[in-house]
Amino acid sequence: MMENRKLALFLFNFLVWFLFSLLVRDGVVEASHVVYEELQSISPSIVSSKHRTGFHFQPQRNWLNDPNGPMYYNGIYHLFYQYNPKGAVWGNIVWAHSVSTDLINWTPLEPALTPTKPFDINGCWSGSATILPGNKPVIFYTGVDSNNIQVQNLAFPKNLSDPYLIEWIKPDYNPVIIPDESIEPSKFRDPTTGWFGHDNHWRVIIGSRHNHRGMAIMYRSKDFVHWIKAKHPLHSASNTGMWECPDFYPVSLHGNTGVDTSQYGDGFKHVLKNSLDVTRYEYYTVGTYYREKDRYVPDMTSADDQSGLRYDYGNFYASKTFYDSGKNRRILWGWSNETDSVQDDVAKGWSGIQAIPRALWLDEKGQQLVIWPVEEVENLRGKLVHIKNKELKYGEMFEVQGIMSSQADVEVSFEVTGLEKAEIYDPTWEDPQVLCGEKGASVKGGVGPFGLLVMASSGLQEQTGVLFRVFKAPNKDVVLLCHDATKSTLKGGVFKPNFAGYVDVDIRKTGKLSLRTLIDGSVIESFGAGGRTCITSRVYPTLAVGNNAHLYVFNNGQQKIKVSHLKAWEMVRPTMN
Ligand code: DQQ
Repeated sequence: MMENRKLALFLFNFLVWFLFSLLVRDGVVEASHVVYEELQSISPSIVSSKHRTGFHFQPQRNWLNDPNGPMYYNGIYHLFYQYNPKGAVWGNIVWAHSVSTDLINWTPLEPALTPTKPFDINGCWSGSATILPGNKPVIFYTGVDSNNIQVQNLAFPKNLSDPYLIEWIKPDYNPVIIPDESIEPSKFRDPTTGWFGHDNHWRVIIGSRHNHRGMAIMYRSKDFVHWIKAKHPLHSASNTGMWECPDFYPVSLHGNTGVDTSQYGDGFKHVLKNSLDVTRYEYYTVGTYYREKDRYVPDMTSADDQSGLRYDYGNFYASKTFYDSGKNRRILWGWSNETDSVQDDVAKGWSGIQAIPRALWLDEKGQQLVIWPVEEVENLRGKLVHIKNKELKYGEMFEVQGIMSSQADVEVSFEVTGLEKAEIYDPTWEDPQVLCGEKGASVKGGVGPFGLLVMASSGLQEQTGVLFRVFKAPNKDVVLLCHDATKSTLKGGVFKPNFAGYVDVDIRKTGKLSLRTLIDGSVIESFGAGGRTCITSRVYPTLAVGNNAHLYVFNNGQQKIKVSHLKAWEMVRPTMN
């Protein structure tokens, strides 16, 4: 009887899979609000472990998107996130909730916010946490109300003496902010953490757009409950479309310690980040916040459009930072979406992960951020392979053996033995991603491509290249870091973008390039030059899975490369929800 039921369920799932087998993602990292009504409530009978991650944040099953309201409160890290409790596609959105003492081992709790009131009945969307005076946390989130209008609501812990803050109360006086007539009701969401101003007023910004101009609308409040819209947005930019999940915070001019969101003064700059719904990538600027005027002005070196700086040049979206007062650092969480097909997700029974939490700070030139996995990740390092002083001539490669490289942390230091052979940089290659598309791992070069081939099958039919390439421009050298996913899987219907970013390093002076790559089931996260350029990719190999995944170091450039050091650790699995 039981077997028959299982068979029926299997056939039903297969039918769903088949019916939707034509719905392949459309060539970009998919928008979060694509609605697959029919699939929203199909809870998986089996959760496939094939491409699941071992040490990344994932719930047991179903859909996950944006990280919400991350905070450190009384010794506990909280992570809330957009979650569909009923299926593996976006829909039925609640705030799921997990807690941790080390950002690595996570315990799931009951969802903190679910759509129950007229002011959020159509969804509890993204938002942030703020810790108010008296050590009282509050959540500020977007509710989609009974008229499908995006409004802003507050929620408070029911019992402050509960160390996990399991239950949250949504006061009946919500919503506390509604869109006025100048704001499009469906373009008004994702309030930031509040900061406290010189005039004893709290401020938050909310993402929006007016025609094609993206903007961060500002509100002020004395008590965090009654809010008044400021006369002008904190910042806006033409032709950038809807700004989702804005984030605004100070960074120290010196050193890598983080500061509270309300800090202000000579020793700080500010960062404004927006997730652009149009491109599905996010961009940040470094600039000055004039608090008397409530204006933010990006520095000349920081473009505030699609040509701007990115935390991550890959699959990383809807991110949010928080100040970790336990270790005085600012931590970044970001969502990495699947790039297999919707029917794959339904069949897998899950979709979406959070990238490894990363600490961030301003680099010494003050023009960009440096981003690095939190130190706690290193506690998961198990078996180690250490390779020293290996030369790689044109076309040579070697395998890193002895660990399961499908779940690994790899650190490499490459010595570039000369730049004479570097290819000439063509100024039309403004977009590194286009360049990486043209010049992937197998396209021979002068200085590079060299780097890693990860999640590779033994015959190299499947492989993802993580590579550097150095070019000569009139007065500088240009360093490219690239993820070449074109050969990442033999499976059809998978979106396999090449992702890339330029790396701001003085290669002529140092002669060295460092790379750290975290590999985990279906995610590859790379940090070039100590975290100056980061790239996240999702890959779905069919052969290079588990113990059958191989790791190689290669050089396809004419210039000889030396691997001064390579350390690769197999990673231990933490407790994950
Ligand atoms: N996801 C949320 C929105 C946000 C978008 C809905 C970004 O609040 O704008 O799930 O991915």
